Parts: sequence; C-alpha cells; structure tokens
Amino acid sequence: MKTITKLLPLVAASALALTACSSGSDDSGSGSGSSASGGNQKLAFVQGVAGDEFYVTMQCGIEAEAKKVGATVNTQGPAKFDPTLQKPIVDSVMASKPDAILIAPTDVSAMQAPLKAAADQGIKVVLVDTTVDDPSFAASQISSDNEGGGAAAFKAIQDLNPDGGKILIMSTDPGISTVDARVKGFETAAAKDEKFDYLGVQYSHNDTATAARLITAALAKNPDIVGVFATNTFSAAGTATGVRQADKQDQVKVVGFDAGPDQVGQLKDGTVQALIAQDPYEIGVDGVDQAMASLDGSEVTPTIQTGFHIITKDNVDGDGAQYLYKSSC
Ligand code: T6T
Repeated sequence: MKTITKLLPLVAASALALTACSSGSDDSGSGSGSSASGGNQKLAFVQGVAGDEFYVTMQCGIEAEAKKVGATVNTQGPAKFDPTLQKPIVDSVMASKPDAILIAPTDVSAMQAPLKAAADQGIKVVLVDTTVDDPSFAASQISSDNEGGGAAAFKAIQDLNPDGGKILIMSTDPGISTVDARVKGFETAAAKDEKFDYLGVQYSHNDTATAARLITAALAKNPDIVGVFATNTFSAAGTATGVRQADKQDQVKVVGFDAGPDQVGQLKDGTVQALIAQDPYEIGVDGVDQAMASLDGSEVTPTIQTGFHIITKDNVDGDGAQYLYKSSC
C-alpha cells in the first residue's frame, strides 16, 4: 500500500436530534448547503462536528480545491461529535447520490457499516482526519501524525517540568481514532521517564464544561499535578478553564492538541503553554485530490499523513500564525 508522509516544518517549541448543521459550496438544493463551485463532480463533506474550527478550516481547503478542479461540495456536520447524530447525515447524503464523500468518522466501529454501505453503493469514500476499524473500503485516508503529536506533547510537558511529577490526559471519548492515537503516543513516551507519575486518561465527551469539571476534581484529589495533555480543541479549552478556575495556572502546564481561537487566547494569556496544531486545510485539499483521482481513474494514494506544528507564546504571532485555525474561510 502506498503511503505518503508529508514532512512539514516543525515550528520550534521554545521550552519545549439530528440538528445537522449544513453549509458549503453546493447549489444543488440538497440540505441547507449554499454557494457553488459549478463543476461536474458532486462531493459531500461530512464533518466530525459542526462549528469546530478544525473542520471549518478543513472545509476551507476542500472548497478551495474543489473550485480549482471544478467540483461542487455540500458540507454538513452533526451538532455533537456523536455517531448516532452523524449516521443519519450519512444516510441522507447517500440518498443525494454524491460521486464522493469526504468524512471524518466519529467512531471507529459505529461508522464502519454506514460508510461501507456508501462505498458498496458506488460512492467513493475518502476518510479525512479520523478512520474506522477496517478502512479497506475507502479510496484514501488522510490524517495527521497523531501518535507523533502525542509524543511531542509529552516532550513539551517534560521540557516544562524537568523535575517530573504527576501528569494526566484529558481526552474526549474512547473509540475515536485520532485522539486514541494521541493518547498512545503520549503514554508510550511518558512510560520511558520515571520522573513522571502518570495518573491516566479522563474522558470529557468533547465538552468544554465537562473537561473543566473533571480537571477541577482531579486537582482537588491531586493538588500537585504538574502537567495535563488535552487531546483536542474542546478538551483543551475546558482543561485550561478548569485550571484557571482552580487558580493553578502557575503550577499546571497545559499542552493542548489543535489551535482554535479560544485555545490561542488561552496560550496568549499564559494558561496554556503549548499547542500542537494540525494542518486541516491541507487534509481538505488532499481529500479532494484523492477523491478526484479515484473518480477519474488516476493514481490514488491510499494513506497520506500530514504533519503538526508546535505553537508557543514565542511563535504564535510569528511563524506559528499560519497554522492557527479559521472560524470562516
Ligand atoms: O482534533 C480535531 C480532530 O483531529 C479530532 O479528530 C476531533 O477533534 C478535533 O476536531 C478538534 O476539536
């Protein structure tokens, strides 16, 4: 199987109901999509969750590339990162008979059968960001180096706490390929340093308020925690809020995956020390290119891995600024 790993420059670390939301570039009349890029091929983009700047930025890449190649795109996303909300969207997208679906599956097992059914119906399926247990039906899969990013997060916490101490992970839910890989990368790296006492993973269900509540409770139980790795936008934003509410921002070093606007604010105000930014725009561009290649019978790359960038207070307004996520295109 051909795999491409994109070696993107690592920005230097210093110390270290179906409420389907729909938008997009399709004027075909399906869903509540809008605007058009006016081509022959009909693409659908199904986000992991609507309103998450990671997927908004990916949508920007998808729309820009679709426009270039003359395809239309309809974008929809569930109101929560939840397969019971995402599956009905896939069902309705399938009924609209797109040529290809670009999708970030919200669960490795629950989205397996619905996506295989789409592929069996002749729709090209490209997995962007997350994957499923058996992705063999997919034309291509594009995601960040999530395990490497988890290891980089541990390295950042290690550099910020040279004497070690208690650390924990705030994740979203088990069964999401990306965050599970980040946890694995972090845990594998942490196991090699005996100075750190790893307290395990807490699951915030991708909800900032829950992450804030969980970290506050963890700090009440273990007031000497020195570092937290939060595996995505919402777990990181909630962790930082909880740490500040507990007035522990000078003691607890927070490293979060992603680089949404709220996270950047928390980096600048000193509650968060480092962000591991992905390249969602590039994932979107690659997703369209692979979908088009699959549709026109040209060579498809089955697996593409994009990179990550470490953003700190030192580079957030400089080299790192280009990697911050967008709220709109
Ligand atoms: O971290 C991204 C994405 O990679 C992950 O699969 C789910 O959470 C995000 O969308 C950020 O909120």
